[in-house]
Amino acid sequence: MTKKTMMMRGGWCSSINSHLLFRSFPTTRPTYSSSAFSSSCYNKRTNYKFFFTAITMSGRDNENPYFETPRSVIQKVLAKAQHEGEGAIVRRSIGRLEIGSVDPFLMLDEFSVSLPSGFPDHPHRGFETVTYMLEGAFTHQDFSGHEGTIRAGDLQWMTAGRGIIHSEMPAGEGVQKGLQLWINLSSKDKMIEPRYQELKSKDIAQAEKDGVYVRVIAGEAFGIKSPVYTRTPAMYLDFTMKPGSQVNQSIPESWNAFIYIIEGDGIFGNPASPPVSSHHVIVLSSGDGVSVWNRSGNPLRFVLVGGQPLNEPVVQYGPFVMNTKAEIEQTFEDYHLCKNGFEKATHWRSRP
Ligand code: FJE
Ligand code: FE
Repeated sequence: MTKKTMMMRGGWCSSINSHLLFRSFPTTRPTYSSSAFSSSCYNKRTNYKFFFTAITMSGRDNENPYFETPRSVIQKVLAKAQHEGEGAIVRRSIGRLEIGSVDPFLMLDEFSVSLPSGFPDHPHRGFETVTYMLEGAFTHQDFSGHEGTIRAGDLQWMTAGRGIIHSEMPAGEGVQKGLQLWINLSSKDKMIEPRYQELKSKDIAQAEKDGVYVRVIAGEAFGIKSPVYTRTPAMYLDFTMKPGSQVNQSIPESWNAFIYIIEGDGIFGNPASPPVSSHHVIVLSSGDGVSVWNRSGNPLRFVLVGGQPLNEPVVQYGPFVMNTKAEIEQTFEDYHLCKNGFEKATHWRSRP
């Protein structure tokens, strides 16, 4: 199956940068530890007072009293605006050339789109797309008749599995903004039936403590849990911090994690590090949690995303993400011949 025959099914791939179309990612990322105390096996809740007294007494500076192995920044990159879809502008953070994927995360785009631009009919297979609206609204329609509009604060968690074809377009006049995260599925889940989990803004778990407001899109924070089922174990937290506030968020030790700053300036990981501003992505080292300080005079809003690495080979061709080149070739055939999950594509077009 050639690229030319694929394009006959639709125009989605004509606008994608060709260097991003087909690539394999390394199966593992190097892991880093920021702590000199990683050999400690104290229970951090019951023993950290003692732990810290010991450090202070030995003359060591107390860098972070909240975690045994605090995560620090290993990479910081500005997500510059680029063209995607049909006339749409996105700031790609995860998935851009300097970073690549952060297993199990393939891509994070902050999109800012107004009609007639958008993401018209295109397919997905082998991963999940998580769309979280920041401002305005987006309408989606898929080839099995599932459709709706998500508005500021709403969430659509779409498990594409074996195949979805859909359109995602601005729902109103003006600029519509949001985040779209792509989470890889493990080899055993790539061909599952598609599934949607949709939450209205008011149904997203939220909590506030000491000037820090959190919306729990996936996982748990401040003792509050999201109802979303994450097939690839993951957390996704939307924090807004008042000036002068601080937060300490635990993250499972073996997970990869990153932060994307939506608004304001924050200090991440090491309290002595310089502030990082909006539209930057920060990849975190390994560790049991991260601390963040807002020492600016304005609110700081960022998302913290973490997940259990799959440690599997990744072969991506645009919106198809599989484990081998042979599976990608099979996917082209299934898509082109409308089979193995793409049956409903035979006569489907989204309505204008
Ligand atoms: C896609 C190009 C695309 N980021 N953010 C190629 F634009 C897309 C695509 C999106 C997308 C959609 C929304 Cl609503 C938000 C996005 C890329 O649809 F899937 C491929 N393959
Ligand atoms: Fe899509």
